Amino acid sequence: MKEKPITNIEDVPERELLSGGSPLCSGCGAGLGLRMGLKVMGKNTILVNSAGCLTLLAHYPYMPVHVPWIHVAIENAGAVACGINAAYRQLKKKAKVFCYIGDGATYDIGLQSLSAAVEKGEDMVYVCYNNEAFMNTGGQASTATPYGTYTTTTTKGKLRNRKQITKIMVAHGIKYAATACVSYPFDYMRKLQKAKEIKGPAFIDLLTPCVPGWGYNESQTINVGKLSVDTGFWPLYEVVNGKFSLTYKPKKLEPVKKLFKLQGRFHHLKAKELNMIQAKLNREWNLMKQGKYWETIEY
Ligand SMILES: Cc1ncc(C[n+]2csc(CCOP(=O)(O)OP(=O)(O)O)c2C)c(N)n1
Ligand code: SF4
Ligand SMILES: [Mg+2]
Repeated sequence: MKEKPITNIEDVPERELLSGGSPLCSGCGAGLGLRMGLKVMGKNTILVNSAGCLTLLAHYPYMPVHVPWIHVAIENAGAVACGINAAYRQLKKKAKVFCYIGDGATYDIGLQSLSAAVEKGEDMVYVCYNNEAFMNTGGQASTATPYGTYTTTTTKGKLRNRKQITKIMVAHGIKYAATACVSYPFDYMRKLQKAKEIKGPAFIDLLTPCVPGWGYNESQTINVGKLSVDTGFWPLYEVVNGKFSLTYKPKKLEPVKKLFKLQGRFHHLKAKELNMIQAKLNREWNLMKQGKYWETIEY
């Protein structure tokens, strides 16, 4: 049965499947994304989470997640999703697998497992909570880390562009792939509703600001995420059966230096690098507005 589309606060399910008082950092975007995610996914969900910051949520005997939760190794969330589905088929039971997995685990260490599950057409909603680094082990760069970023392994700023994971998913022939951001909650939850309705795999790359990794004040999580979208640094879009569309178009892009000013991880950047990044964002945004999704890869 199709649910009423979530477009405003009235439509958001009241159910809380994540308890408050978590040990995550105050202002953690990933925790917020999980809370909203579980609201949409509902009770008949099996949560899969690989090693990362959210590992910290469970401290025996404290269990804040009110659906079955399987915590797995960083490299195998996709394979675990396949295993759960196979077991449920045998048991003649039905539940939706909800993988909520970090960027390091998705873009890097677990990519083969995710790729295999998507290729098999496995029924799952896979959300990559993307804080743009391996945060649980001290903030090392992942391939989701953007160009120019300071991390503990790129102390002069990363010199490579981030991997375009959503395009990799689309190239698998996935029916639904999208980007989202916790600062645009209705856009995110609406996308999750669509993902949940798909029979087969659906993928969402969810930008989740991270207080210590990005170096901003904990009160600014929503602002940082909003500005990421409003500067074109994190465009919101979806690709449905291969068809690309922007789901939110700021009238005019905000300058990227406004976004970078808020985050310590960009404070080392000089005017020349800022101009270069701004020019790249402008190019990408112009292409996206024309629907030229595949042309935004830079060589
Ligand atoms: C094969 C393997 N390599 C490295 C680790 C160590 N490790 C544990 S959590 C983590 C960081 C995961 O990063 P990400 O998936 O982005 O999640 P985040 O910590 O940012 O929430 C790493 C590298 C591991 N558990 N397994
Ligand atoms: S390090 Fe970042 S992702 Fe991890 S708990 Fe803190 S704010 Fe959340
Ligand atoms: Mg991460």
